[in-house]
This record gives sequence, C-alpha cells and structure tokens, in this order.
Amino acid sequence: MVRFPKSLTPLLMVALMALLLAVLSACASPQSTFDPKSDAADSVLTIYILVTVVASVVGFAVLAAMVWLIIKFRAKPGVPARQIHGNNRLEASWTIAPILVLLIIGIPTMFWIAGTAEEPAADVLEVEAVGHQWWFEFTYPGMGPDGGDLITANELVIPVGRDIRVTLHSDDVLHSFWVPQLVGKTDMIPGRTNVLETFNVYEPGLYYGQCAEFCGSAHALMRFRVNAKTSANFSAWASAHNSGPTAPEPGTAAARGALGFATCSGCHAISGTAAQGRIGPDLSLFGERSTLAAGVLDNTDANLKAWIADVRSFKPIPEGARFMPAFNNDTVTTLDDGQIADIAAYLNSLTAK
Ligand code: HEC
Ligand SMILES: [Cu+2]
Repeated sequence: MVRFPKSLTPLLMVALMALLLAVLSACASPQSTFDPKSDAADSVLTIYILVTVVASVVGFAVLAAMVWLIIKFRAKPGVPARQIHGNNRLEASWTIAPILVLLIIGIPTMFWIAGTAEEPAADVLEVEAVGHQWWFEFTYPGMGPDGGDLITANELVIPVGRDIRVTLHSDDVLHSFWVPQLVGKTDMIPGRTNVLETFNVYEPGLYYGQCAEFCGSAHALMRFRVNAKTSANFSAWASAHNSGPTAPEPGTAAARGALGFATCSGCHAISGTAAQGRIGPDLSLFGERSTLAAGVLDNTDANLKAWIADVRSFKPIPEGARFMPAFNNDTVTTLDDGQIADIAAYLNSLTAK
C-alpha cells in the first residue's frame, strides 16, 4: 500500500475534493435541481443557495477563528498560558450572532413554506396522477370527450405559463412523484390523496421525472416525462387526443395492426376506438411519445417490437393478471414477428397528424 506522509494528507484530501467537484460539475444532467424550470423549483434552489452560503460563511469563520486562536495562544517555552474566565462581550456576541443567522435562514424559509400552500390562479390546470407498478397514469378531469376524463400515461402533457396542480394517488404500493427541474418530490400513498405544490413551468420542453420511493422489482425503471407545450399546442394535443385516430388505410400494416390490437385492448385504451382497457397505460397518440416502457426506452420501432415480444427482457416484471405478458411466448396468445410488427406500425401511426 502507498503511504503518504502524514503532513500531506489534508492537501491530498483537498485536491481529491476539488477533482470530484470538477468531475461532477461537468455532468449536464436533465434531472438537475440546479437548473430549475418552474417557479416551485426556483424557490427550492433559492433556499438551498441561501442556506449553503450562510452555513459556509459560518463554517469558515469558525474554522479561521480556531486556527488563529490555536496559533496565537499556543504554548511557548517560559510563557505560562493566560487563564481567562468570563468575558461578557464575547458571550453576548456568540449568543446574538447565531440568533441572527437563524433568523436570516428561518424567516425566508417560513415564507416559502407558507407559499407552497398558496391557492393557485383561477385558471389552474388540475391533473390527477396515479402511481402503478411500474408506470404513471395522468387524468385530466373534465377535459375528455363529452366533459369526461382525458387519460394519458407516462408523459404528463401541460401548458407553460399556467398554474398546474397535481393530485397524487397510488393504485398499489408507495411511489413518489419527482421532476427535479419542476416540482416534487412527494409520496403517492395508497388510500390517501397528496397534493403537489402548485407549479408554473417557464419554457416548453421535455423534463425528466421518476419514481423516488422504492416500489418493487422495477422501481428503478419507473420514469416519466413532463412534456410542457405552448398553450396553443397543448389545446391541439388535447383535442387530437379526444378525437381519436383516423382509421388506417386498408391493406397497410397499420390496418392489420389495428385489428391485431384486439389482443391488447383488454388492458390498453386508445381514445376514440373500441380499446378501453385500463389495466395498463393509455396508448392514445402513442406515436407522439418520445419514450415507451414508462420513460425507460426511446420510442423507436425496434424498441417497440422488442418490448411487445418480451417486456421482461427490459424490466423485471412478475407474471400476473395485471402485468403485461411476453407475446413471443404467451400461454394465451402468442404473436409472431409479423403480427408484432403490424401492431407496432399501428401504435406508431397514432399521431396528432
Ligand atoms: C395483462 C394486461 C396487458 C396486456 C394484455 C397488454 N399489456 Fe401492454 N402493458 C401492460 C402494463 C401493466 C404495462 C406497463 C408496464 C411497465 O412499464 O411497467 C404495459 C405497457 C405497454 C407499453 C408501454 C407503454 C408506455 O406508456 O410506456 C406498450 C407500448 C404496450 N404495453 C403495448 C401492448 C401491446 C401492443 C399489447 C398487445 C399485443 C399489450 N401491451 C398487451 C399491460 C398489458
Ligand atoms: Cu418506485
């Protein structure tokens, strides 16, 4: 083992920390809370910076004072240490200074905490999010066909510049909703309703979210995207979602796939069609989505076919009535590669046109 001279150890530590910091700061992470894109995430970052700066100033001041005292009052040959007891000025100041520091941190923090309970603007968009093992479902009450629900999954589509309030539920076990750049993290608890702090997104884009509470074998593969659109694009998306797909050209792969989708419609719904299953994610406008498998795979034709053939090669999903079977080898319905390709073509044809 290499042994460093003792006197070098602190230097080495500092160098290592600096290196680590440099390496970490080079990561451009789409899940970074240091790059907030909503008012809610912004206030979290502001408090974080305030507390970190104040705590660092206090920490360095205490360290510096300690070093100075140790050096100044160190034992010197022939000089006995000065014995001091009591110093009113010093004691008063080290009582008052921490009180001031706590007030500087505490008062803004309390205001921000109170702000999380503020009533949203009147035009707030209400969304209900349900955690399932291992995917997310989003319901927009009153926005569906005939004033019913609009339901989608794994991609929360919202307009920018408008207050969004998400109510959280779980269908099975504990999950947690977290979009680091926007809002969260808040638990999704079976039998209980949690309400996320209202948030307002600054700019259109795709934001990464994920389950942040261990929820079983595929927990690490339970993600989603927030797709923030301009107000006009959001309305266009909702109406395309509600009006449903146009029937594919007869004789095409998509047309064969639409028929083949009867195998799947017990679990999956496509708005405006006969498929109305609710055991698995809603697949309306699936061709518009950037991901599949709850935000885990890019939505490409190859990934989609491989997913339908054998979900378990991507996610550790148990066998069972509420989980998706592997269709290349299912006990009830086995599909061949051609049938799977047709269904994939159909799903990818589901776009807003
Ligand atoms: C027994 C119910 C069930 C059946 C039948 C079923 N699925 Fe699924 N499907 C699910 C569940 C549950 C998920 C969520 C899996 C996950 O991500 O953990 C899912 C996920 C998917 C996804 C990914 C959706 C997303 O938003 O990421 C696609 C695509 C899909 N299924 C297609 C199909 C197709 C095509 C068929 C028919 C050949 C089918 N499924 C049959 C239950 C089912
Ligand atoms: Cu989880």
